[in-house]
Amino acid sequence: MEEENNRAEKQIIADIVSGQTSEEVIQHLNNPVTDLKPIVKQYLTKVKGVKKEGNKFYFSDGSARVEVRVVSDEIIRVRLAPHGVFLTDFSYAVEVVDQKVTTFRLEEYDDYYSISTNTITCKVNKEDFLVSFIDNLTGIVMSQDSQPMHWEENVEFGGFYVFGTKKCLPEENFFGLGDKSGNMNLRGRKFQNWNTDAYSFGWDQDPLYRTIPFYIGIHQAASYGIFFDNTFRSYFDFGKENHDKTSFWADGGELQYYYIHGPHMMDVLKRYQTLTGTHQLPPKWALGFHQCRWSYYPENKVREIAENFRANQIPCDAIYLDIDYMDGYRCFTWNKKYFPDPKKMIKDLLNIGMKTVVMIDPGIKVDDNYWVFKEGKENNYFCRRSDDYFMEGHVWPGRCQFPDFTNPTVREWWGGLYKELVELGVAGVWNDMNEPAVFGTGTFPNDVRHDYDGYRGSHRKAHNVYGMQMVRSTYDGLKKLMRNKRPFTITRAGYSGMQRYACVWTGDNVATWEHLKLGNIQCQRMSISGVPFCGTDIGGFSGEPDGELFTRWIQLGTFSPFMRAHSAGDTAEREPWSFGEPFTAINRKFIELRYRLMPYIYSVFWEHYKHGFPILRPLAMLEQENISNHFRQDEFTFGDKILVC
Ligand code: NBV
Repeated sequence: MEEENNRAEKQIIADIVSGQTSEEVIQHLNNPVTDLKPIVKQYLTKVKGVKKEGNKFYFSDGSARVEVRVVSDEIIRVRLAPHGVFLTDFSYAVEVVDQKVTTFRLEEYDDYYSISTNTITCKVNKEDFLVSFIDNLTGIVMSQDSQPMHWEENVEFGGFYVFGTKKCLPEENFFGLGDKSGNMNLRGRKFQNWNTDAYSFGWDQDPLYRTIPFYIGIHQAASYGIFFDNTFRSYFDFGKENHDKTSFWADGGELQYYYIHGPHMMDVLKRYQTLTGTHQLPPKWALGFHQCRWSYYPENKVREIAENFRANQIPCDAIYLDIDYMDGYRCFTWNKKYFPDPKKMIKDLLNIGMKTVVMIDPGIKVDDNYWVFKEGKENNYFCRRSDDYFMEGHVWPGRCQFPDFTNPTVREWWGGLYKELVELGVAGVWNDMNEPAVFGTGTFPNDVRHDYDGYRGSHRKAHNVYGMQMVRSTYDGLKKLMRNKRPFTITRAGYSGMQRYACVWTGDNVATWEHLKLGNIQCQRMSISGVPFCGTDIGGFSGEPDGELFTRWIQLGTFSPFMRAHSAGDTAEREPWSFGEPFTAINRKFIELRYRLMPYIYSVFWEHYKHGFPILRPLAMLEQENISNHFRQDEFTFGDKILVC
């Protein structure tokens, strides 16, 4: 027995050395040694053979298999099947994997195999299965395994924890990952992806609302990207636990990643967008100034705000209705006391140039007299737990059930529910709370089942795509209902590829100078992570800005792709004129500047849509060869012609 205990202890210590997270280690050390399940990480061993099938190459070490797929001249995908059988090839992020390839070939050398395109070479070492990617032109090894791909069986849920570990070079810096707070350069930090309602989030708080498992690495003045397309809870470590290793891993799914070549950061991003898509051209009004609050009601208040914009001669294109326009927070209904005639109100607002955008949440009140609930119940559209109970949780309306947006039939149904809102003249829809957020527990339990477009999965697999699939159904529904008009949608949660369906705001920020700084970095980071149409709650959602902070935020917002002022309900009035002079005049001047720039902004957006250029460009992206730029984050360009400091 004692000998066994010693063995168990040795095993843990070995795993600590091989990069296990400190929390896991503490958890195991706190358990009596006899309770320990052996933690066995398995690594690929020697390459025993290779097989070619079209643009796919299969390498095997006897039991595990690795697929290397030539996607384009500059993109190669790698997948690992620990027991030799690959999972079904399905992705919510990437609709079409294969692109145009000029030519590629497989060669065998004494120590390695190489698969090369005109631009890059992927080497697979025979002896240790290490994979590396090389720039054909310069010979620079852009990315290189530090350990062979590895995995650990997940005894509780089945499948595997999957791990990829690359070398982190001394001079290497990292960017991307989408919705992260804190400094833009990711070097020396560790992150987690699990979509989270992060009210009043702070500097360096992680995880936040969205998952974008894509980063850009840069060294020797050349960039490459890694897109780890895995929807489970995932992790990235950029030289934190081990200064010479960059690792990414997930609690399930497949170790599947795309190596995306540069050599310029802009090339990497544009190629990432060829995989995950760009943002459609929004309606022009969506690029104007928007006014929001939780919530403007009743109708008279909404009209008063809209009219005040005109009286103050401050341009504004849209006004938002937050949850209080609904009847008891039931989605797709109206509170008739506050809004007796929404059609007339929306029309009158339109007559003075104001579009109406409304909020829709995923939680549907359990109420047999409520048509949306009844339809969802009768058709079996709501999510269920492992033992077939409905997934129920409290959100704004009280006890709720939640549509399974990973089911195409449910998405189709949900999209159609917007019919009445569209007929009333609503111009845009704002999907909130779609992490999904649930009071008390935070989100759904892991055992909730999802259709996952026919490929089935628990919430462990579907959590990070739930919000994206919700806004996808909103976008597709609006597109059909609005016929020739471009839909305007905004989402809080999302996964890589969400940009095909919606724009985003950074969530519940705070009215502080630190948040103004943070918001600037967040929008730049979203922009270089493939989500170009992004903005912050101008003024800060919670807390009270003073006139100067609010005005500075309007000024930053003028150069944010999405420009919307928003605030929580318990704050003082927060319109561009609320702080008196000189602030009103400065706010007006900057909002006017936004409109003067409209043709330029619209063109910049078109370039994004057509070619995948980001709208905000950090200095690191503009002059990547200047290393000091890798640490600058206050300045950026808005399109390619305006430098904002
Ligand atoms: O619907 C109310 C708010 C909304 O105003 C905000 O923008 C969202 O991020 N919503 C969150 C729910 C309540 C947050 C405390």
